[in-house]
Amino acid sequence: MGQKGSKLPEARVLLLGLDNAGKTTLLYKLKHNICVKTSPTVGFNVETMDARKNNKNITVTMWDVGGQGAMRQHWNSYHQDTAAIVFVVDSSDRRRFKEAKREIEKTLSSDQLRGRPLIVLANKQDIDDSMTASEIKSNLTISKLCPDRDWFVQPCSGSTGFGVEEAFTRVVSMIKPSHVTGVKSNIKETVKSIRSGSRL
Ligand SMILES: Nc1nc2c(ncn2[C@@H]2O[C@H](COP(=O)(O)OP(=O)(O)OP(=O)(O)O)[C@@H](O)[C@H]2O)c(=O)[nH]1
Ligand SMILES: [Mg+2]
Repeated sequence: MGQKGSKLPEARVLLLGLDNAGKTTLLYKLKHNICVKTSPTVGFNVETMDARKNNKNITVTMWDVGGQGAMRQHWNSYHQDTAAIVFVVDSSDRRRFKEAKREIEKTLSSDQLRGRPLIVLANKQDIDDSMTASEIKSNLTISKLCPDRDWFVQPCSGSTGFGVEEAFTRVVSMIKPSHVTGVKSNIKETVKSIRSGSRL
């Protein structure tokens, strides 16, 4: 669990994805190992997690931003100081896959996210006939999408917990030490600056 007022170095992780992809479900499965009943996120949720990186304790701050159409225009307000991008895909929703791919492409074009690793979570693997992680990898043409950054596609299910811890371990391992900030930021201050930048 994150420590209140902790002075640990911090890595910010941005959790993005279309509405209904399962971001909030995954966040609380990871944080409390519970299945919360969610409603579409308006704005964001933020949670901190403790982790070990290079034999040091760090705080990982996870920003889960709403994925509905109206929310997406604000995603770029959250890019600053991000150490890793986690993009959640609903693997059971083949119909909206192209839309998800377009949003990934748009996100990766941000200057503020240059060189940041991309971890795609192929969520909802518990649903029959979901796209597999390798199907998603190949449909995204991910090595073409990510010529200058590390990437990984992790199968998971926010409902059952399958792959969720592995996803977190992978994210922490892929963060570059140079993107871990010296001291944990003040979440209230960060929210204020995001709000002033995007008029949320
Ligand atoms: N079967 C299944 N359902 C899931 C899984 N993860 C999430 N869901 C369901 O998908 C729906 C949307 O989940 P959310 O976590 O609210 O999705 P979100 O990405 O946060 O959506 P926005 O906040 O609108 O961007 C909910 O009904 C969840 O219970 C999963 O792994 N498997
Ligand atoms: Mg949500």
